[in-house]
Amino acid sequence: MTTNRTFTMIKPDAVENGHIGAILEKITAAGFRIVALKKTQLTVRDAEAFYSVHSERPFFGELVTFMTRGPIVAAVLEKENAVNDFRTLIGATNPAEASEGTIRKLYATSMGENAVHGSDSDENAAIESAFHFSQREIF
Ligand code: 3AN
Repeated sequence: MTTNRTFTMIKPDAVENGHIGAILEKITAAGFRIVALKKTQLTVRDAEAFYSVHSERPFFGELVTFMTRGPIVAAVLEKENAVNDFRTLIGATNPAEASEGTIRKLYATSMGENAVHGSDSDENAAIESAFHFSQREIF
């Protein structure tokens, strides 16, 4: 089943701007089943660990500050071809380049504050889901 799952976060900007409901609606309307869901807030340590692959990038400090400044919504989603279909649904990292109708085109404000996260591989989907959810929280 792992290959049919992806992991997402609704980021602090989208939570602050009141878009949780609209984004979850887009996700379910696109055929994803929500198998785990929680509102939580990352600590600096959490964000540094979650984004450790970007630790050498110039925007790392900004990314950690942003991702810890307020609550997020974390979710595990299930659908055939979940990782790729979800990346299509959210659109390009830079909202200015995101296609019409994508979640980032609708709700993101900048490259850094881009409303949602989506796993980039099945392997990372499994790692990221386990980072946020225990087996008892996945249905
Ligand atoms: P994606 O989220 O589309 O997979 P990644 O994995 O390249 O994009 O980047 C992870 C996160 O780092 C992005 N969602 C964004 O918040 C932030 N980020 C990426 N590139 C930049 C950048 N040039 N400036 C500021 N933040 C960035």
